[in-house]
Amino acid sequence: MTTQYQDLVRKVLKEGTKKEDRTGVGTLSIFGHQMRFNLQEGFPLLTSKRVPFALIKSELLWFLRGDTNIRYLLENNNHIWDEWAFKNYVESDAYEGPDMTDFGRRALVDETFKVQYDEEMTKFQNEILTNDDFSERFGHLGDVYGKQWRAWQLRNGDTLDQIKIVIDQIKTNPDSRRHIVSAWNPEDVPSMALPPCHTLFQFYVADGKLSCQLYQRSGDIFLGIPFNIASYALLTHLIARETGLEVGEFVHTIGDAHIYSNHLEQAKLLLARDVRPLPQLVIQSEAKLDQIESNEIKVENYNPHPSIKAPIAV
Ligand code: THF
Repeated sequence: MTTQYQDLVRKVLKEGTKKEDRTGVGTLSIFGHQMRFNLQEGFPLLTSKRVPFALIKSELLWFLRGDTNIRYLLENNNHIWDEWAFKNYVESDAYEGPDMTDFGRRALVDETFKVQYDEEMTKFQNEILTNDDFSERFGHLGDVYGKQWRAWQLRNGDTLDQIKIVIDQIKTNPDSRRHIVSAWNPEDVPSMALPPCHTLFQFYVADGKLSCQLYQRSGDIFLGIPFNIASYALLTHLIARETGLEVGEFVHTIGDAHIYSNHLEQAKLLLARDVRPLPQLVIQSEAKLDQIESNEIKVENYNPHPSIKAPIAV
């Protein structure tokens, strides 16, 4: 039974350096950390708190469709990217409501503001879902993961489908050391709502098994990392299924690994809990990778401790 996530949380609480960050919240941080998950031992969905797997699935399927508009996420009741699209909207000329500057922080400390913010956010979500023009204009997050994975823009005007190339290469040339997908496109970084945190990943084939290593430049240990581990484990299963291989390991390498200063109590609560047996992943679908539906992917025997609420830093 793996305790690697707990070990990372414990290490950052003990050894982390106090560091300010883009969001103004403040963090405890270390640099350079690696975890390894043997996917044969079960599906690495955290058991020391409930992690909403449905959100992880719809986010990954959204990436794999090459979609960058949050409308698909909203249609699947997934709100983990709302704040970033909302930020673009309230900073644009089209927005005429009350001042939303620094909404992420203010919504936590100012009750009156929180009511206004919730109202504006609900209006925003409804517009994205029902108004095509509005959704085209404000639903996009810029050239984030979906775009870079499936349609990397070339100088000559064509686009490159990195996922398709990597699948073809794994099938025809499994020993290659170039099974790489990069989401980090320096030309596009300035125009992105949030430059990619999971920057680059590589696949590796040995003994009929497919492994995957992710280099993540920045990791929000309490909220983001549990999502990222499960998401890349699921991706490895999906690519293995597509290429006729068994699953091997998911290796997770993180640059700036941090716990936000308003997640410290939650992190300690999590450490006081035991870890439980891992669930299993079941994929029941005949469809190709980017046509699979959310309800065709399930985890079974998932019996986690209860979820722990924590505010997201925007
Ligand atoms: N920004 C920050 N500060 N942390 C991140 O992890 C992060 N992401 C994505 C983009 N920016 C980021 C968004 N991913 C949750 C989880 C992952 C997210 C965003 C939010 C979250 O709040 N999870 C809750 C449940 C939420 C719900 O039920 O709606 C949880 O308890 O897990 C890293 O990719």
